[in-house]
Amino acid sequence: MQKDYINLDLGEKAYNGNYLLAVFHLIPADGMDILDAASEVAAESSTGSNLRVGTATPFADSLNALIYQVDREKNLVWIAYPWRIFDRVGNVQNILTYIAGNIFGMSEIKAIKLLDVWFPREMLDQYDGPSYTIDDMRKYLNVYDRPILGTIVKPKIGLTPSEYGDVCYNFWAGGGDFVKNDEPQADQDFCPYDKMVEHVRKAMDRVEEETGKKKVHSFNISAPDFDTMKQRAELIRAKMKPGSYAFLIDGITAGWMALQTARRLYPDVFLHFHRAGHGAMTRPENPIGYNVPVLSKFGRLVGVSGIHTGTAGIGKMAGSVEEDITAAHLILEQKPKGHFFEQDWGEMKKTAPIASGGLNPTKLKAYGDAIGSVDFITTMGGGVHSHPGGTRKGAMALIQACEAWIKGVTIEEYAKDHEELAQAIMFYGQKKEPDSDQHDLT
Ligand code: CAP
Ligand code: MG
Repeated sequence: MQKDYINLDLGEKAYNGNYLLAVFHLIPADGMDILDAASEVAAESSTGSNLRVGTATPFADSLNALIYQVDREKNLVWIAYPWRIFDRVGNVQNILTYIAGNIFGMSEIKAIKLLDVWFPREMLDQYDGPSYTIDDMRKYLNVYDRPILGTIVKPKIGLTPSEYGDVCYNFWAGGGDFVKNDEPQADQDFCPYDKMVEHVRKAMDRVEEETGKKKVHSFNISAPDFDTMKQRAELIRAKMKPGSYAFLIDGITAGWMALQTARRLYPDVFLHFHRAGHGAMTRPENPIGYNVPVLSKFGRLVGVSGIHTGTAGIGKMAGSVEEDITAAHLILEQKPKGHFFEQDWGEMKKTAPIASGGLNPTKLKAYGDAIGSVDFITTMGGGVHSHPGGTRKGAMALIQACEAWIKGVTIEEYAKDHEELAQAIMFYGQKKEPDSDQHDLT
């Protein structure tokens, strides 16, 4: 047992502003005591290794992470990390390398999951936090008191630039606010990046001309290297109007450095964190990793404007209803009610939840009621482009479902004089599995 990493008398000093606090669910390897295994985790995730080294100094020892609380019943361990050990230029990647790094591979543990983190106000000042928020997007769109209604262009990949632009036009013409690239959209030969951007701009100009309503498109700027990411961002800035575009980054596969680079280079742009790949860490049944609230909190610390937080069991993706709802509150509110920790975000701006994945217009109310807020973006791909009347009517059905929700009317009632919504209720009410013949590729 590495006793230098245990201080069960730390008590309230854990909140003295010097420590990032973390709580883990931890199951020790067979035959090990939880405190013993946890002390190995605290060592490995701060100053130590598996053996006490002769090179240690009193100052280095003062930077040890400290286990300050254990709940043997629930297999929970609380660890205080002196935040001086972190890179002092507001580097989230560095924090995660400590507290979500080697420890996932340690043989002393059978299960370890980071369930919550707490950032002292003194530490928050070092991190960017959001700059351009959903409030700025609302102002640009002139959309208030309801969610921002979006779609993902589908098929996920494979459209030509003009076909891509047509899908954008039809969704926006149907009343939708926001269109995003899907997470794998990049610079494919059949849809060259610059041409895709041009067709988005053409579609946007056309629909704004016709409707007088502003629209937003979220472009995936994830790339093989930072220079290419910046080239894509600069191309978009050259071709699109300020406020009419967001930058989407596949934050798990492109990484925290990509997110922080984009946040620091482009504080005037909505930064959209798509989290493809997060399931390997966050799924509730995964014994090793971190959960959706933790991922979402680090998204806010980095300063993303919006992050996908799941659909609270209403959409197609697996996940914990409670975690998805908690995550939405933790990133929207300044002093969200207690998760494991009572996080006070101080002046740090909010990050918007993005609800996406298997949603369709008939599911909007259920999600909104689940988080008890209208302050989110929703993107519905399959659930709009599969509407029997096509994309435009799918968008109209989504707008109508939102109108019904905000008016406090059931969609069934509202559908009596809104045909597109009636069609959606009929169609999505019956849809359980994708039609097998749709996938008959022979
Ligand atoms: C949704 C989506 C998003 C998921 C990601 C998809 O499409 O485009 O990537 O929302 O999941 O590819 O599944 P559909 P999450 O609307 O057609 O499902 O938001 O949970 O990270
Ligand atoms: Mg997608």
